[in-house]
Amino acid sequence: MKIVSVVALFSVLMLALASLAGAAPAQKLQTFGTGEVSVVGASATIVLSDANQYGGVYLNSKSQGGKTLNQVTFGFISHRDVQGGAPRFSLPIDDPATAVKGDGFAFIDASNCGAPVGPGTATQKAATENPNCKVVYGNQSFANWATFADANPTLITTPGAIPFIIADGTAGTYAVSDIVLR
Ligand SMILES: [Ca+2]
Repeated sequence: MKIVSVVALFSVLMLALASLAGAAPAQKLQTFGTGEVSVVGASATIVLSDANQYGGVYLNSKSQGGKTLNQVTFGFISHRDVQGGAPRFSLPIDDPATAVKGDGFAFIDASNCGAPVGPGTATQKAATENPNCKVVYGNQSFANWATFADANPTLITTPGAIPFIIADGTAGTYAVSDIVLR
């Protein structure tokens, strides 16, 4: 009787382990930088005490790599301070026609989506799907991500590279929520 119970318990345990192994691993935002970066779920707060600090978040995921620009979605909502370029997406871009792996970065920042620059509490969605978000790539600027994608049908997100959100350049508190990085 005791052996049967142990076997039954073991079976239940193995089932539990199997279901754990089969479940998608929980994706947690990772932090980086010299500022104070905290994460709660899909939100992050980046506190920079001076202009030399920087900080940001990323997902340890390469699932958005190697895709054409019209196949990817990135987004966040900015809630606090906004400066030119901060907070922003930094999205690794590759031109398959050149040998170098990773030709540059495309940037989407809250300011270029319409958020007023300065300390504040206005919210602004910065996203590939927001038609009001200008995209900066190299020395070029595009009205939005769809325009960028249409103009560059052969560019792809750099395979194996990790996109991130960053704030830098000006002391302040940068708060982002609803982060979509994959
Ligand atoms: Ca290349």
